[in-house]
Amino acid sequence: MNQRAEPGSPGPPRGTLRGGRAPHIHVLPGVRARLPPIPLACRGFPGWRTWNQRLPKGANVILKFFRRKAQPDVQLEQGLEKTRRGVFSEITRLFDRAAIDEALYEDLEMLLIQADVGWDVSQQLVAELRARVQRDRIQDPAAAREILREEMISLLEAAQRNRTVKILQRGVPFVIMVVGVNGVGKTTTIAKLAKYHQAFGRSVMLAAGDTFRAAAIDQLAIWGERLDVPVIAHQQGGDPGAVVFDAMQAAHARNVDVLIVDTAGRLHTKHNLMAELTKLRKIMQKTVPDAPQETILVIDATTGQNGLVQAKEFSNAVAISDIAIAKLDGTAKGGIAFSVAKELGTPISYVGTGEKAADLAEFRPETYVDSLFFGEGEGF
Ligand SMILES: Nc1nc2c(ncn2[C@@H]2O[C@H](COP(=O)(O)OP(=O)(O)OP(=O)(O)O)[C@@H](O)[C@H]2O)c(=O)[nH]1
Ligand SMILES: [Mg+2]
Repeated sequence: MNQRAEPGSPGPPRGTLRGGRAPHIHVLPGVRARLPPIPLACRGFPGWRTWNQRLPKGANVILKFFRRKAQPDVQLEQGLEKTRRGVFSEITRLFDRAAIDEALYEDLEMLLIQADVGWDVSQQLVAELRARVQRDRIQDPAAAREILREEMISLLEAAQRNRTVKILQRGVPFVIMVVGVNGVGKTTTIAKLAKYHQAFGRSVMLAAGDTFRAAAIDQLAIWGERLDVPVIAHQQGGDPGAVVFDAMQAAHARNVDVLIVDTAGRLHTKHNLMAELTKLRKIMQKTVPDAPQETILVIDATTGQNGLVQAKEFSNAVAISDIAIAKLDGTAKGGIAFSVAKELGTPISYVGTGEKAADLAEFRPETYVDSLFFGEGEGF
């Protein structure tokens, strides 16, 4: 066993797991809960309220309809800037018209497809909007825009309801297996997840289960050094099962709270890859019967609908519990979240908003949709 890095600090002693509560992970009772800090932006923008009050009377009415629902997430807003400034600002402007007409629906559908919402899901959203406008006899385009936002939120929430309950138990490593096609951002997402769990006071260990390329092992080792997290790795070409076995043993022996396992993402050996992932699960379960407690599929936002097709193949072969959408910052196609939610039905838990370990945002439907429509300081 070749350990690339030693732990910077010993994990918490058995039975005294520190840490808080990620929205989708339940910590067993008796564990001290620590909530993440509230971003500065949540504390309000008095200046913007004054600006709002100075607006002409009519504009104020529209702003009253179309305001933020959720607390802002500055990081997510920055990540979604390209999408917001592009297609979604056009969608917002689309509703700045005198009356709701057929052109509104047609243009909306086209813009949603441009944002990578996908053809089917765009049609569904427009059809739902049209039905509700008719049923509730809505005349005001601003009110219709509000309905669109509600429909978008509920589409995302439908997938969030498929979330399984995950328990972080004292003295038992919480194993996260990260899977996805090559190049989507798995290893970078692993580094982000390590930092995310560290912020909750949890001790983290990484396992270099992608033995296909030497560079993949080195990349994980570098992240381990940067984050002061031990990395369990073998030589290139070694058996990923042996790496995972060693990592499970080490995590248990050292009372590690969270073990994150990197995996290979080759598609040209698809059958073998899927068989390998199944084998890794079985090896994990020898030490922890319900491992991996979280299996995260990483999707590259920049590949759009192609990424979705690959993701479907993965989720047909492996039981995926969560989705992380990486590289949202590099694209104007933030609409991918809607087609992912609709087509896969798997809850989206994280979005990657950059290449640094801190560039990870938790996914919450309301916050996400608000970030598509409002930038920093807007929508209050
Ligand atoms: N802008 C941006 N780049 C990212 C993000 N996540 C990953 N990347 C970059 O995408 C490239 C691929 O990321 P990796 O983490 O190596 O992807 P991988 O899935 O592990 O790749 P393989 O190991 O080859 O299968 C790297 O250059 C990362 O820096 C993100 O959220 N935003
Ligand atoms: Mg990798």
